[in-house]
Amino acid sequence: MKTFDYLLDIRQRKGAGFLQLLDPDKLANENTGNIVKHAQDSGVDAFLVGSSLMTRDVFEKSLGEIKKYSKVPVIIFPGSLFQISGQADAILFLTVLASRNTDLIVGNHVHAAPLIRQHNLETISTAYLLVESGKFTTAHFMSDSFPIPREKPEIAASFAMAAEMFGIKLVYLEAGSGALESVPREMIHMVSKSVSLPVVVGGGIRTPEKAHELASAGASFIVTGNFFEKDGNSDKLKEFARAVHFKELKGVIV
Ligand code: 1GP
Repeated sequence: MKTFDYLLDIRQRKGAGFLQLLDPDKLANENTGNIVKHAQDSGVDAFLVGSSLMTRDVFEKSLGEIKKYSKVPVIIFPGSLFQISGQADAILFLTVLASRNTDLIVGNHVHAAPLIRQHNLETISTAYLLVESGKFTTAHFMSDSFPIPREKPEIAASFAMAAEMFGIKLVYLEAGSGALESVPREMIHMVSKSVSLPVVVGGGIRTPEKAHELASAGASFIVTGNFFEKDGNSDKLKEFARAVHFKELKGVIV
């Protein structure tokens, strides 16, 4: 089964999917196996692997470790052209639609395309939209975007509609890693009502209640990163997964 079809199936069966972002720049190889095994046993549906800024040359090695232990799809969430590898199951082929840097809209993609084809890597075309989140994150800085104002869901919805008209497969609403505030529920609601594309939401999601609220508002996939990089928090993975998989909640109050 293609990774994209797997994701659609998860959404269909569970209400929404739970994706964990693993940043190779922050992973220590000796812990990777345990992190991956614990996450998938706790209900993580797939891993996203990538970093807005890599400061160490560890992408291939780290991806290899993740892949070695993972039974669920490993999807590259590339922060740059240096994050392409044939070891993954798929890659989010990201266009930063609201960027001021044309290379990030379509430019780098021209360099990436032949390499991706050579690796026979599944591409999931994704409109990546940065949303204002109370602080200027690395993702905002590196993507050269004006973030979409929080109180303007119609702007996000219009971008999503344009993405759908271009034939893009996913919309990713990004508050940025470590965001003070996650993407507003009203924005998720409007975007998910405006297009039939699955909507991925990430950045600043630190409680199962928030994850549940955003999934119920229309997010098809919830992404967490930062929170689970902190010691002790991985005990909460199960709770997050249960909160995101709202179709499976029978009589459980979150
Ligand atoms: C992925 O940027 C997010 O979209 C991850 O954000 O690290 O804040 O969970 P956090």
